[in-house]
Amino acid sequence: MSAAPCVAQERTVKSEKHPFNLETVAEGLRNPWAMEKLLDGRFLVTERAGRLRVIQDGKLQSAPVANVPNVFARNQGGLMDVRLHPDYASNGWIYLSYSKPLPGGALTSIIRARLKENALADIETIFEPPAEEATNSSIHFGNRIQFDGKGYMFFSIGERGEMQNAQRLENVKGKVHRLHDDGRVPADNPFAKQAGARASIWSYGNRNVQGLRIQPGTGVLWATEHGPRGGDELNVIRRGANYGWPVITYGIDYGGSKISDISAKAGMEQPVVQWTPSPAVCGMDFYSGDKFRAWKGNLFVTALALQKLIRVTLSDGKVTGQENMLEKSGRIRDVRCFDDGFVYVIYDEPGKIVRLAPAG
Ligand SMILES: [Ca+2]
Repeated sequence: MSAAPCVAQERTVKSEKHPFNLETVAEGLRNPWAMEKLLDGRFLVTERAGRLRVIQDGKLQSAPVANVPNVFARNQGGLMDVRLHPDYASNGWIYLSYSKPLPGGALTSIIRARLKENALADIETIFEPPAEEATNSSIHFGNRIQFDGKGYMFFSIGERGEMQNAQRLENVKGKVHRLHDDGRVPADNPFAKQAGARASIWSYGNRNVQGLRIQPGTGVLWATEHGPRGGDELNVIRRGANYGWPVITYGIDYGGSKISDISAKAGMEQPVVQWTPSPAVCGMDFYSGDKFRAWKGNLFVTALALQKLIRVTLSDGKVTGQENMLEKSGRIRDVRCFDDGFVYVIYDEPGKIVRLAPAG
């Protein structure tokens, strides 16, 4: 087995800082949602309908990984993120998030497991959603998982289409959460000692966070938040902070009606940047590789509806520039910058993975 995937070169693309080749890593996927790179060069890819697929030697393996939990595969629900534990090399833990079917509908759940042969083994529940909070809504599940390398795991849950959930601390919806990597609630979480509040909450007022990453070098947690019609947001997520949804927003309802008269309020965080019209921002990742020197420290943000990859330049926590890349190329679900220095882009449907490789 070779470590490098076989890739087919599609075309060369010009961009502001680097020309790059667009190389196909895998095709024939159905609604791929997230991917990870294993130490031996294989890739794991989640498909929303509930399949975990393996790409080996440049080929998408036909048999999905066995023992993946049943998922609520409706509309936006299903199998979502896949993340390796920061100490994966020694402990083998792979984390998966999914819409867990429950008597009242579904809600976002997280497990971890080890990959043995082509099956999940040693499965442990890391976040069990409160069953009474399950809903039949098929939208706004979130989700993204991010480790901080200090033993903690952050993850997001969307407000499930009921916007007022985001302001209420007695439910897990419309929030960013923090747990120990084994699922225990840290005693120093901001609302851990508040009666009636869900102890896992780290921040609230978050509509539907589908991108969540720690910035290399600063340790700061950033999030992309899928807005209504207008008002997609990039936020810096701080302990215990309220991100405003739906009390403040730069967007309006999909039907055109007003959600709020105000876009700012004391005690509520402002986004670092807001996008109107909504690109429908989804996954994001920071670039810290060596293949594209001028992109170092940049943030890549994906867009579903407006079909593009946004390269964001940052300085001191502020956005100093944006470049639209791969415009009109398809709905982009996620982006990953792995240690090999390539930029991997996941297209929703037709589902495929391409990577940006240096050209010239
Ligand atoms: Ca907000």
